[in-house]
Amino acid sequence: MFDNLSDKLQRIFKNLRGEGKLTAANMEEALREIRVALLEADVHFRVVKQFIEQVKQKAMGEEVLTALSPGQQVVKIVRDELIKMLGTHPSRLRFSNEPPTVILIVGLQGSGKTTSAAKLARLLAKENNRPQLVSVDIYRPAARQQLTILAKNVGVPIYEGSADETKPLDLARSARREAVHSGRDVLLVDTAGRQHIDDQLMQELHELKEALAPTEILFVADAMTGQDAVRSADEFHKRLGITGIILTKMDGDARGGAALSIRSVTGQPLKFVGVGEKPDALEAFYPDRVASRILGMGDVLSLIDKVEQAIDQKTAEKMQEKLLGDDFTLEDFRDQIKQLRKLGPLGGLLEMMPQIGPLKDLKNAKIDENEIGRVVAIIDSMTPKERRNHMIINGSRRRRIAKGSGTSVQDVNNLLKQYAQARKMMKSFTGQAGLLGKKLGKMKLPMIPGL
Ligand SMILES: Nc1nc2c(ncn2[C@@H]2O[C@H](COP(=O)(O)OP(=O)(O)OP(=O)(O)O)[C@@H](O)[C@H]2O)c(=O)[nH]1
Ligand SMILES: [Mg+2]
Repeated sequence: MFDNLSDKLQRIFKNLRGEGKLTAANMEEALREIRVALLEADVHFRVVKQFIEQVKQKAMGEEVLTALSPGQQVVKIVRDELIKMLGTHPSRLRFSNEPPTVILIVGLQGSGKTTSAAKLARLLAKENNRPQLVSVDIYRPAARQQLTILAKNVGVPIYEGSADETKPLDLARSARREAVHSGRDVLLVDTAGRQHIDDQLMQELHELKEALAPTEILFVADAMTGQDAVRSADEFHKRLGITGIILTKMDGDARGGAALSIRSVTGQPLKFVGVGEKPDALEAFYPDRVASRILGMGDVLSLIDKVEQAIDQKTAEKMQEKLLGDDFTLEDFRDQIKQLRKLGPLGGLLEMMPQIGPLKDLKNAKIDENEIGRVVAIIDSMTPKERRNHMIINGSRRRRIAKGSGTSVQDVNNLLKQYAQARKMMKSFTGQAGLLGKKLGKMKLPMIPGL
C-alpha cells in the first residue's frame, strides 16, 4: 500500500546517490521532493512539516559517517525519522496484573472492530493466553451474532448473554464475571459503532470504561478513510482516552498517510494492522519494518546497519591503507577475514550489496563459512614471527601449524597460496586504487582477499 510513496522516495534517493557531495542545494531539492511525496501519500501536513524540519537539521548537522555515501546518509536519516514518526519501539499490548485484562475495542461504524476483535482473540490464543470475547453492540441487528460466528471460527469462547441482558453495561459485567469464573485471562469487548462521533456513544463508552477499568482501549481506524481516520482517532482520544490503535484495511489501496500520521497526531501508538478479511490477517505493528518497507530498500538499509555495527571505522581505514600498501601480513589477512565474519553469513551479505560495478560479480562468489574457520585456525596456530613473514614457513613449520590447527599440510599450503595471491592482487590494485575506491563508494567495506 505504500507503493507510490516508496517509488517516489526511491527515485529521490537514487538521484542523491549519484551526487558526490551533499550540498545545501541538492539537499534542498531532495527535501522538497520528499515533502511532496509525503503530502501526496496523504500524510498530515503538520506531520510533514515537522518531519522535513527534522531531516534537514540532521542532514546538515550530522557528523559525516565515512562508511556511508552522502546519498546513503540521507536514506539513513529519513529512515530514522520515519521510525520516530511511526513510534520508536514496537508497542505491545499491556496486561493487567489482575486478570482478566480487559480490552475495549472502539471506533466508527464499519471500521473493522468486530473483525479485529476476533483476529486479536485468535492472536492472543496463539500466544498462549486464554481470551474470551463479548459483543456489547445491541444496536445493529445481528451484530452480536456476527461475533459469535467469528468466535467459533477462531476457536475462542464468547459470552453470548441471556435474553434479558439487553444493555451494554449488563452484558459487559456478566461477561467479565464469566471470564473470572472460567479462568479466562483476557476479555475482549467489541462495541457498537456510529457513523459520527456523538454524545450518546461517548456516554456509553465512558460508562463501559468506568465499569470495566480496561487496560487497553484500542481505537480501530479504517486506513482507507485517510485523514478522516486520523481525525476521529484524535477526537476519540481527546474525549475517551485511547491507549492504542488498530489500523485496518492496510491491504487496500489507501495511500498510507493515515499510518504515517496517526501516531504523531494522537500521540498514541499503532499496535496492530489489519491486512485482510481473514481471521489471520492481523499483524503486530513494527515501526522499523514499516519504515524500511516504505523506503523500499530494506536490504540496503540492513546492510547499512550491519556495516555500522560490525565494522570499527578506524580499523577498517587502517586496513584499507594496509591492503593498498606493501605490509599486508598474514595477521592482517586473518583480521580481514574475521571482520567479514562479523557481518554474518557472507551469502546474505553479498545478496544485500547493490548490484553495480565490480560488486556485481561478488554475488556469485561462493564463500564457505567452514573454510573461513579453517583459515583463521591455521593463522592462529602460527607464531607471531611466521605471521609477519610468511617466507620463513618451511616444511616442518607447515607440519606443526597443520597439527596445531587440526588441519592438513595441504590446507596450510592452500592458505599460503591464497595469501600470496591476495597480496599480489592487492599490489596490482594499488595502481587503480583511486578508481576502485570510487566504484566501491565510500563504504570502506573490507575487501575480500582471494577473490
Ligand atoms: N480488506 C480488509 N477488510 C477488512 C479488514 N478489517 C475489516 N474488514 C472488513 O470490513 C468490514 C467491516 O468490518 P466489521 O468488523 O464488521 O466492522 P465494525 O467496525 O465491527 O462495524 P460495525 O459493527 O457496523 O460498526 C467487513 O466486511 C470486514 O471483512 C482488513 O484489515 N482488510
Ligand atoms: Mg461490529
